[in-house]
Amino acid sequence: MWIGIVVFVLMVGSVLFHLFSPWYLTPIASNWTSIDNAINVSFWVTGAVFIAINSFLVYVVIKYRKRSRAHYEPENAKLEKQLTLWTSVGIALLLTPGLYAWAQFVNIPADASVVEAIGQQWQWSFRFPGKDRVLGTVDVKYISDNNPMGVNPDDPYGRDDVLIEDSTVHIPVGKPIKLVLRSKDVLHDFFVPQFRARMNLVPGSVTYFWFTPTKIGEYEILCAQLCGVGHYVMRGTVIVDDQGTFDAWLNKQRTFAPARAGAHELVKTRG
Ligand SMILES: [Cu+2]
Repeated sequence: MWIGIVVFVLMVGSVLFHLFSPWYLTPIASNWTSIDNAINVSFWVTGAVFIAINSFLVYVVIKYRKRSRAHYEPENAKLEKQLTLWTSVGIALLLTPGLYAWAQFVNIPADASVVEAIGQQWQWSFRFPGKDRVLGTVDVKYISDNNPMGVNPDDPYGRDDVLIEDSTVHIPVGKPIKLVLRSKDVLHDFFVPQFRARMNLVPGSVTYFWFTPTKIGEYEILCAQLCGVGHYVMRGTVIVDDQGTFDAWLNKQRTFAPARAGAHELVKTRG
């Protein structure tokens, strides 16, 4: 008897905790409401199953609390059909919103502007493609003190790339952004909770995802992969600006070519 009551209290307590706890998704600041819908539908489906199974458990524990003899029933076609049907409905409900979100997620809008985020133990830096809207090629072999992002010095597309050697980046509001991700060392993950969408940075390959920031403001970038002892300090800031403020900020940043010229001067004065 008492164990039935304990299970009942745990069930009701869990549901109330979920409904009334202050810890829930931060207010969304991107286009990805379809991801929130998928999460909400998952909560409703798993919540309904959680209540149904625990209620059944409480019922059985209380009804058969007196010692009684179990009888053997190897087949019950009606029950199996019902279980198969309702399990299928549940799984279809869990999968459909996710597939809908995924179909949008893998299709980058044609007008998306490219921003690159580079991860390394334990900081972020960024690169914009400049006026030609194309990022210059990169290679690990070009990485040096004067060229920490490894931009190919012989690639004309890289000359006007805007380098942000800082963990704070600005982006314009209301425009789709294709965020290209690259890691210099180990697995990292670019995650801004308010944007919902996220992606791993995989050493040796280039990954990407897209989003449209919908609210002006300042958001924290977290690395969401345990990437070493300094993982917890691998944070950055993304500031979503109106177009004018963003353009003014971007124009003040240095491009790869002057950065290289600076490097040559350094060598010259030394020589
Ligand atoms: Cu990391």
